[in-house]
Amino acid sequence: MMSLAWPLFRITEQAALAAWPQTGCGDKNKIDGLAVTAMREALNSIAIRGRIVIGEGEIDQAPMLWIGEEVGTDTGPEVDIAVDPIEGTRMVAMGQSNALAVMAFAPRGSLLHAPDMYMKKLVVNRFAKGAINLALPLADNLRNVAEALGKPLDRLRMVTLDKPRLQSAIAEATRLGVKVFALPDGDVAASVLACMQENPYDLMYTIGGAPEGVISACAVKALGGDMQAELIDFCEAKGDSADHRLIATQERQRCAEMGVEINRIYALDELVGGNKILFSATGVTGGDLVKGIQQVANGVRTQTLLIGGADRTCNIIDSLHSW
Ligand code: VTB
Ligand code: MG
Ligand code: MG
Repeated sequence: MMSLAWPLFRITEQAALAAWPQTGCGDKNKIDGLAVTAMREALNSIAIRGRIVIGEGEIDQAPMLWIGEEVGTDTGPEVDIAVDPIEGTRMVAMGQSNALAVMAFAPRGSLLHAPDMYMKKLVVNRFAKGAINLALPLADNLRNVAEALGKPLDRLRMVTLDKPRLQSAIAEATRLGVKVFALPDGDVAASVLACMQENPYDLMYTIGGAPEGVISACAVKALGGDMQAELIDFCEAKGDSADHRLIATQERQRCAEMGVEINRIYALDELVGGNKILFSATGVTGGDLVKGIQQVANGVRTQTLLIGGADRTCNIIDSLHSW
């Protein structure tokens, strides 16, 4: 697995580079398409027997690397791949910060299979490992994490997303004195930041995408943090309506096919088995985790965060690319 670190990092770089020139174009599908094409081409040139196990969308929804797609040159190790070609297509389309091209490799069979649906996620760094329990109310988790970190609630920093479905959680945390950082989008970056050494947040709590959850879990595991997650009914995340109930029914069907359960709490080891994980995220637009792509004389500069679980490495790689 470790020898795949370099090829993996090159793949997220290529995807970010392909999408970046269209920053601000207003069309998120176009951005996704560029990144997907670059990723697929790069993936198919490396010596792996790869399978996309977590991604966005199913086979009938282009553009994407679809769940179940086989990639690589069909030689070498069997690798399961979790991918979000652009985590934050809307952010790139709108010229907003924090968008990443992100991918994780893990040995065959070690990543949770889940459809692209909503997932409740709670992430803490290694100092609060064991202090989280999604079966308890958020307030209890906040108290327990604060206690584990040895700080009062009013110094606890929670990062989340500024979405309607999270307003009650934001209000509750605020009522307890917790400092809440509600980002417009991007809970992968938020999850990783919560686990970093100089972490700007003590915990990450959201209801966001399940693919993003499993991708984040790879980084969380490798960084020694802790995470729990729960797949959520569409109506619970987006409100009850006839249309939403139809989507919810289809999602339940997909869950049954994939052997996962809604409203079951998954521990970190169930999201990602073992620690032979490689995680790579290249910045597209600038954020707190990695810098976005920057124009320099005669080319561009990228920044990538590359994390290895087996050898516990964490590299931030700056690259210069000429046009
Ligand atoms: C979630 C979150 C992502 O988009 O998938 C979110 O996990 C989608 O939220 O990090 P909505 O359906 O409410 O738009 C991101 O924020 C960015 O891809
Ligand atoms: Mg995403
Ligand atoms: Mg995406």
